[in-house]
Amino acid sequence: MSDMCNVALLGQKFMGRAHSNAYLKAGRFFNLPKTPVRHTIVGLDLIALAPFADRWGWRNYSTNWKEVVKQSEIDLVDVSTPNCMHAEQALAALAAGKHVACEKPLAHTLKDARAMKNAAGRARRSKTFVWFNYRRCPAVALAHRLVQEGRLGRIYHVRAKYLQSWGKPETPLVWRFQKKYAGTGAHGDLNAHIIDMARFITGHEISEVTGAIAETFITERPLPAGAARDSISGGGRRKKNVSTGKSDVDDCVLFLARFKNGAVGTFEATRLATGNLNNNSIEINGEHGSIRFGFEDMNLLWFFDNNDDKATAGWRRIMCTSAGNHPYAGAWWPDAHIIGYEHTFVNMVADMMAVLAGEEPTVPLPNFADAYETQRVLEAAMLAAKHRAAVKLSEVK
Ligand code: SOE
Repeated sequence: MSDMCNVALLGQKFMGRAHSNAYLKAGRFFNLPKTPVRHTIVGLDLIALAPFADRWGWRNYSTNWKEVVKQSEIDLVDVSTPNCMHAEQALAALAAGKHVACEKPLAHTLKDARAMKNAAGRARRSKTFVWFNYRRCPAVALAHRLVQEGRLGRIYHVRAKYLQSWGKPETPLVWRFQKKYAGTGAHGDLNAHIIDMARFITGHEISEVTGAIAETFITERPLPAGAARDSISGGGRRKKNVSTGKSDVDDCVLFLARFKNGAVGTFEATRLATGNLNNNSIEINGEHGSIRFGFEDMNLLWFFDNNDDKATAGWRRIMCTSAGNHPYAGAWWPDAHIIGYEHTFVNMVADMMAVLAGEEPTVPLPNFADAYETQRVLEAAMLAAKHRAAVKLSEVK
């Protein structure tokens, strides 16, 4: 088995940068059993591609993804394009015998997600991965470990929210606001992350969405122009007399859920929570203890242990930077020399390389089958909102 992994990355925008950085840095910080090679970057913006390749150290660049995913030298195809492209590109890569790492949500429709899951199941020699990067915050990985060790006991409540505020009326109509490209709005973008985190940390599957609200507050948005297209929010402010287009995805989705073990949960995603920039947080309450995590303080895990002496019991503020004690911490800096967003992607590349070399990842990696379960919950919530009714997961195949 070669100790190199030639990567073709499809996508040159926000995630293209996050993933390029991760492939660049993983081998600098981790002792990898396989080295990712930045072989080819693929994007549509030819003018920007050459400087992008140069900046991030990609050996080749191309605008033709169909040709690149078939190249014999490529081992891993990384799909970091808008949601509507995931299925076609991932299916082509699997058909060409490649491993595939796909951005979240798995696809823009349940039907496409199912096709991806089935194709991955048939492609026995290919590994699949989905970039649910928040699993790889050391604090989230530690929460997962504490639950597995039984430190929380029986899980009663999950309280998860992902609040952003960039979806204001003046924010241009980038692809994330259009159903044909994104599938859903805040729901697939943000609820996907917290559903994955809840499933990952608790180890329990959701069995029913008991009720949901999906709301679109802003239905017309200015059309993006020029360089504004490059940032997630389309940059810029609303100018006078600009043309507008229809925003047809949810700005927020809230739902209530039951888990198979009997636990109950609340989930909330929005792009209109003024003052909340990237507030991705989760609290889980169990019989013996609770955990609390908020991404804006991502190095911290809060833990309440019911077994503590009553006189001194309280929420412990755990700085998850202790090498040998906290997941991933040994690869980074001395205690409390904290890490950030990009490190979650670097940690993920290290785990993907471990799996491709036949080793265990630090904590489980989601594959297409796993991400399909998250996609089913997303679908159930949208159905519950549409029909104003409870939806059992067994009805969503
Ligand atoms: C934009 O809402 C976004 O970049 C998401 O697409 C990411 O998945 C999330 O991690 C941060 O916010």
